Amino acid sequence: MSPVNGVATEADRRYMAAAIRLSRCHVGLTGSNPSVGVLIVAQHNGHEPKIVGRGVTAKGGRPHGEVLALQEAGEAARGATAYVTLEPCAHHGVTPPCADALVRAGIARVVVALQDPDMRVDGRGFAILQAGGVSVTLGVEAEAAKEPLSGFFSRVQHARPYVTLKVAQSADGAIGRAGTGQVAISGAIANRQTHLQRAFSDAILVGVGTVLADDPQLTCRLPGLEDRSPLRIVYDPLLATPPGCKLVRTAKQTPTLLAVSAEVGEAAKAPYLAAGCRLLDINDRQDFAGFFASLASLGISTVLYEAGHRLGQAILSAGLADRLIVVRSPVIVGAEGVASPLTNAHLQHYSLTEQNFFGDDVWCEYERRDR
Ligand code: AOF
Ligand code: ZN
Repeated sequence: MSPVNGVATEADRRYMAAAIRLSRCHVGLTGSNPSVGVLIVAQHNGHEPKIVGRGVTAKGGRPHGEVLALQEAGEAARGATAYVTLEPCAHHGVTPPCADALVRAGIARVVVALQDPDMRVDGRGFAILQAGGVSVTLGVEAEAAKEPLSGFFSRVQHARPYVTLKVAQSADGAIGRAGTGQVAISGAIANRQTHLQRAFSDAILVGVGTVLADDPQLTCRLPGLEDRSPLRIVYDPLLATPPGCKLVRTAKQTPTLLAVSAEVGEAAKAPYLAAGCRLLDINDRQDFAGFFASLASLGISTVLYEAGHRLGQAILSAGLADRLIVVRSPVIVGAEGVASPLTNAHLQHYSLTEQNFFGDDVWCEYERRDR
């Protein structure tokens, strides 16, 4: 069965681009579900086409985007075209199949960017649509649709989250100064951009070294987006996180997970559990791929790793960072600088995808080439 029948037009590409923009607004808020954008466009005898329904996967993952767009469209869905960033689902999960709902609503054509790799769907959504007489066009704006779905694809196809490693480094290659707490390296604009990245991630990860050096909060503190702080994860095999640090003290307000070696005793864990932290066992301290796999099995699709020196080197050397954000600042840290984990040797595996000038900082994004 070929799901592609009918040729995509320029208008198809524009509506799909709009559906992709819509999908972005819930990235990081839909749990283990992807954030899918849906537009329903009706064109009635010779009139200008009109958007009659809009939907994006709801916070928490349900209802799915199609259901919300169909709700808004009502009767206007009959004979209309639906633009969906991911193949409509075919399975009876928590909610009934969206492909059935589109057929029942009388949608005439469905334009899709990407096929859903979830084995319960994976072409079955197209089959339902076509059996119901709906014409399907696949692959429209497929490249652009990948970014907001990158976490979902990584978790479903590779059983691990899509990992972004972020590092802010001084002109002399430092990420901090030994023994002096937080050092301002990046400026205000880049810091706000980092908070925005936090808002779009399922989890923020740091090594325990960063907790000990900086006592960070790891929340999104952008006005209006404070409720988008994701899960905070500390990689802490020996459970060295101070019980009095900000992360532990605020664990009841912002979910906090400590990943600790399976050998750490129950008595040592008790105060953290009482403070509201969750704990995750690390079985092998050298097995970072296994660690990320266990995060994926918790439903975590995207991780923003705010890198320190040691864990950063390990994750980079294991090839586990899918994307890099490198903030290059003109600040000079000088003596006692802690070296960035990122070397030119690591950078060879990446291609520069974006470069922005934020105040005095240069914000660079890279993607791993062999992904
Ligand atoms: C859609 N539209 O908006 C989303 C879809 O657990 P359930 O029943 O919610 O199903 C989750 C699966 O549904 C998920 O793995 C993915 O394949 C698909 N997500 N599908 O038609 C949507 N979010
Ligand atoms: Zn669905």
